[in-house]
Amino acid sequence: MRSGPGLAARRVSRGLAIADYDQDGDLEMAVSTMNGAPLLLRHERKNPNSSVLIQTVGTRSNRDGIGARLKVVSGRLTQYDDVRSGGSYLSSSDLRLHFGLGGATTIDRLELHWPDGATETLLNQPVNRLLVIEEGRGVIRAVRFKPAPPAAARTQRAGSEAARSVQH
Ligand SMILES: [Ca+2]
Repeated sequence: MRSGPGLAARRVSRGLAIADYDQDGDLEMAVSTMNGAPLLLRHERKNPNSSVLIQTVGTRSNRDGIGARLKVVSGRLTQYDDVRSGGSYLSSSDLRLHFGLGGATTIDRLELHWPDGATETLLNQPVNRLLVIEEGRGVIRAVRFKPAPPAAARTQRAGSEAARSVQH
């Protein structure tokens, strides 16, 4: 793994938020800097592995599904995560959950344990998509990830400072 100049520069930072802001299947980091512009750290190289983003929409539970526990089974890989808000100092990461899936071409089993106690199980779900799941209705929207932009278009600016890159 190699990191770009965004991780090499010395600066005093406080808040960190993580999200797939360009919805291409990999995660970016936004960092607030003391007395400076925020930084956006993003991948320059497209990760060839599969992944999924899951957005929960509560109906009986709270609207964002905060507190829901998800279990994602793909082949021999089983992962868990919880929908949560907050995180770093004065920061909140994306409420959508990101799961890396390696070379998987499908999610065999997806279990949602909603805060109100209900459990839903979804089988054979697609990868490389944002799946919006509403409590009691299953997947209400599936959006394929965007392809990685051409290299020339990858330089972004966050505030007045150039975005930094992270390469894996
Ligand atoms: Ca991304």
